[in-house]
Amino acid sequence: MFCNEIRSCPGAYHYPGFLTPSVQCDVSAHIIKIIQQAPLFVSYMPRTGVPMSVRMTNCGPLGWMSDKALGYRYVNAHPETLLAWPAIPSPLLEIWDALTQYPKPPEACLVNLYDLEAKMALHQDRDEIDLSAPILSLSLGFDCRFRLGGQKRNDPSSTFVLSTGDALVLKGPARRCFHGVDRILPTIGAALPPPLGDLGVRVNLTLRRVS
Ligand code: MD3
Ligand code: FE
Repeated sequence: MFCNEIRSCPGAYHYPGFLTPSVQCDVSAHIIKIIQQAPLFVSYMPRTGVPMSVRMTNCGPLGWMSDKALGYRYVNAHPETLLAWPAIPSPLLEIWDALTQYPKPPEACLVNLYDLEAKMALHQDRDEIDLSAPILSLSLGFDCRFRLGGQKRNDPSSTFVLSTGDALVLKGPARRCFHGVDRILPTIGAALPPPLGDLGVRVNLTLRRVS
């Protein structure tokens, strides 16, 4: 299967179109159900309370969130419904096994939903205890211009497009690379079947080990 290792970030592997259209359709149907059980919510920057432009929810034993008072963290329940997060759907667990070959299942799957104006500033992911486990990211819907740098904020970075069905695996040193979403690129034509496709959004799923 076709895969690019990203130059600026050794250990980062991009698999364009890894998810076939029928798998994308199946995963999208699961995401719709997850959003029904665990509604999209907004996270806020620690201390400043500035809202993030991405709407999010989670599935799995743990979910990521952030608010002004307590900052970035993993929690075992939805911040508004206070219910446990839905389970990670089995197709996602199978994709995790196939692409990471990691001996333990993911504990958290963050669902990020980007409308056309949403972006994510350059940052590092450091809220997990186990920084040796891989991260798996899956993209659905609209394309985005994704930025991947090195382990220091000012290291050179490069951008590439993440499209519907793409997988990105971050292993070893790549786990600590700076990354962000510069902008959403509205794709001509329906990138996904309805109902997710109708939303006119990009959806990113990030599967991780936390503890
Ligand atoms: C590279 N999400 O939730 S996923 C995040 O598209 C996040 O929603 C982005 O960054 C999104 O924290 C990017 C791809 C990704 C995830 C984690 C990484 C790339 C990464 C960790 C290290 C290096
Ligand atoms: Fe991140």
